Amino acid sequence: MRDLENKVIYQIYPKSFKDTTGSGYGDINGIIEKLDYLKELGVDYIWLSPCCKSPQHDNGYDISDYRQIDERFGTNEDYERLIQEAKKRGMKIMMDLVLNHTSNEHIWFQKALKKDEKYYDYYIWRDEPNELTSMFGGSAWTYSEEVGKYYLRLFDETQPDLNWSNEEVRNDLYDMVNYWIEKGVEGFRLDVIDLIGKEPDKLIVGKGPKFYEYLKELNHKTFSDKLLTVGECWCSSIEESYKMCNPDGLTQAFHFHYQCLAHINGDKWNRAPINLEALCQCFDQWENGYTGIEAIVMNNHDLPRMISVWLNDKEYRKESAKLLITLFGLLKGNLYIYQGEEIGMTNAYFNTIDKYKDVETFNKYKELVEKGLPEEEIMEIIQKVSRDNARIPMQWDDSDNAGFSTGKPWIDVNENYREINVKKDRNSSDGIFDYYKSIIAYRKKHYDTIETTATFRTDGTMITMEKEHFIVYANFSDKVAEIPSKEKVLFHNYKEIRENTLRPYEVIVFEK
Ligand code: TEU
Repeated sequence: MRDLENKVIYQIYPKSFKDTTGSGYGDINGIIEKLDYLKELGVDYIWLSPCCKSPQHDNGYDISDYRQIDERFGTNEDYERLIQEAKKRGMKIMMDLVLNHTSNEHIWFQKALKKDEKYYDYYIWRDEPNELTSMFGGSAWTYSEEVGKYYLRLFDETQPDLNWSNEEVRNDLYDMVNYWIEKGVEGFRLDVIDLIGKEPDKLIVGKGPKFYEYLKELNHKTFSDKLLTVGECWCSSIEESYKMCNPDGLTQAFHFHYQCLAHINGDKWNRAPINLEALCQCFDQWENGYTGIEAIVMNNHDLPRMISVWLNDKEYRKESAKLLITLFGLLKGNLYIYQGEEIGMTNAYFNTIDKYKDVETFNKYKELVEKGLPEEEIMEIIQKVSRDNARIPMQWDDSDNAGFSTGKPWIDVNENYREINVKKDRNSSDGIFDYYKSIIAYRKKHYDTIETTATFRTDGTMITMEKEHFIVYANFSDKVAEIPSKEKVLFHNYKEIRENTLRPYEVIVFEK
């Protein structure tokens, strides 16, 4: 499995990456157009959020045909061409597998609704709902008039959960995974994979008793330990990661402990300011305490932008983006980059609810309105947390719609696109893209220096990360701090260096 370490994986949200037809949706040909851009950055794997056929109630995480590319994004031939074109450039395609649930428009569910002998049991039915709640708010059970029972759906009501205890369900899913492996897919991101072993009657949802057994079977019948696989599991511990990530399971799993530091009592809608002490502890736990391959992630399509959550995305935007990639980019494991991060894209900052598109955001909005919170307060929360913050179109240039589309984008572009875009960043002498490139190049060349144990310290506003060969000073505040200086500077985010001084949001890496 070690040959699957020290990789750079770039996540694309296809709907918002690049539109070549004017439909307002990004498409696969748009991704092909940008492959050289990704190659230049130093990307090894391109993870695409789901592009299979879907009514898009949850932006493709509600799949109605696992073997068909959604026509909004192109055709199966386009997808295969993407695989080949990426391969030509030495990059691999990682597919997003949504195995926990399907869309209610999937033929299996349609047949289940007709009480088909075989397919009824592909889903989970009960006469009465229990207390289980949906991740998107409200009960996890929806009543079907047709069937006269409730079905389980841990997400939206259009996403019925599959019944993994049915062997036929599992085998159908494995066949589908093998179908894509045959087409040349070389990696998988497994959506909410820890939910497949659920036991709804016992109110067990995550990492249920059969989870590890199912994972092993999936591994043995499909990707084995040859392809790069990453499981999406919220807040998994180190022990759980070992259980999941091994030659019989996955290469690695997301854990999101860094992001969860911003949540109060595990509630993502209730935000805490950054606590560098806790961040250092978390770095230390994973960097020194986990011997598997950590998945290093700052951003994805479900999270507000880390630069906007923790740093200064206004006056010190460039410095902040570089600070984050210096710290996270010098950790061992595999580095995940989410589209737009490499040019310092920020939260969307939409201030009216009609601009948002995400089902989870709407549910929350409704809930807060019912609670009687003033509109202004509600919008403040939504602005900070909504998943749409990361889902707005990629900002390519300063032309209309940020060069994303010639039509009307499915979701508005960020107003700041004339300032923040790929073209401008790449034309400037202190661009974020180039900085990312140099961190990635360093990782690839000097991974031995990254693999050494690390010490993390903080005084409350600054973090120091020390490894055998280098030391990083990162200022998370707008206060000036004093630091010892050394001669050889590996990375820094200000134009010139000032001896013994760390300015606002400055980061500097000295060779020891
Ligand atoms: O997300 C799983 C998940 O539990 C959360 O990340 C979720 O997005 C939400 O923030 C909970 O508050 C995965 C996908 O990444 C997400 O986009 C899908 O909506 C979800 O599964 C369902 O497939």
